Amino acid sequence: METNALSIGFAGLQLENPTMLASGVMGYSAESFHRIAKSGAGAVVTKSVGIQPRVGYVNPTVVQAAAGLINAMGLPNPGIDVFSEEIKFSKTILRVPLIVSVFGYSAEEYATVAKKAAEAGADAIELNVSCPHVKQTGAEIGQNPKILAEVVQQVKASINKPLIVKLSPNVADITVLAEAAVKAGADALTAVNTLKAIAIDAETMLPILANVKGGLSGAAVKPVALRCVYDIAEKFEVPIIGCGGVSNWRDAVEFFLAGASAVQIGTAVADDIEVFRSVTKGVENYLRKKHYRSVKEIVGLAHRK
Ligand code: RRO
Repeated sequence: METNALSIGFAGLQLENPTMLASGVMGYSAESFHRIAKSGAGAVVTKSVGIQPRVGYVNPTVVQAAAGLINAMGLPNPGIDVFSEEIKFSKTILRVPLIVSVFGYSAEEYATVAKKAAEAGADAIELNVSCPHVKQTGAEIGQNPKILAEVVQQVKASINKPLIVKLSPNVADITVLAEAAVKAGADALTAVNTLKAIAIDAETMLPILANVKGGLSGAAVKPVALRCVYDIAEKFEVPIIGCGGVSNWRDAVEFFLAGASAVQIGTAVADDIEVFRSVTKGVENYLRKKHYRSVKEIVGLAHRK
């Protein structure tokens, strides 16, 4: 087998292996991105950053579910001006692509933050249009194809870096939003952000999270995320990054077969920071056993049925 069986290039990005740190995990520091890269991640996605600093919601912000976590952090972030310094420093120590996740309350705000992140050295921008807490016209930006297209267009016009759009699973037909993003200029799509959820305490008889509702991640969401990737791959040629419940090589392989070119890992990092290495090793063994020379060869193979 070639030594580069795991390397993959898409949307102007070149990864040594098809695993990435998902946005929202390990915060904002260059040291933590470096630690993740040392654990074998092929790329790192930052927590979402906006134009102004935000403290986020009060605790409790995370609650354990049967097979995952429900969070409502509320976009805590230092703001792009402070974070730009961290991006610059990260670029001096990080040897894998740094993808900066960006959010905003308007297309202009998204474009401003994305431009600053790109100028600071981000290798790509991931647009978080699917955060359950950023609302326009009463819904997430990523639930309205017209607003989504506007945001993607403005950001695309303001940067010269690959543009990834992270989609919400909280929609009736994700391919409608995927189409809007691709037509507006997205170079790749991440599928998906967290599933809207709630946890209620039988003793206090009240919702547990301070924000009442949050987003479910982890093993519980994997079948939904896989279906989203499958649906998008069925209709469009765009590169897809699978996200939702990956914790071992078999999960990752399932996402490749559904049509993803890479996977993001988030919730599983909390249990085992070395998860990137074990997933990569397992995928490599799988490819060898099945006589494939590269991950690229198995992307989308489940669509033969
Ligand atoms: O910060 C959050 O509460 C949060 C964000 Br920005 C997001 O995109 N997804 C999520 O589950 N939580």
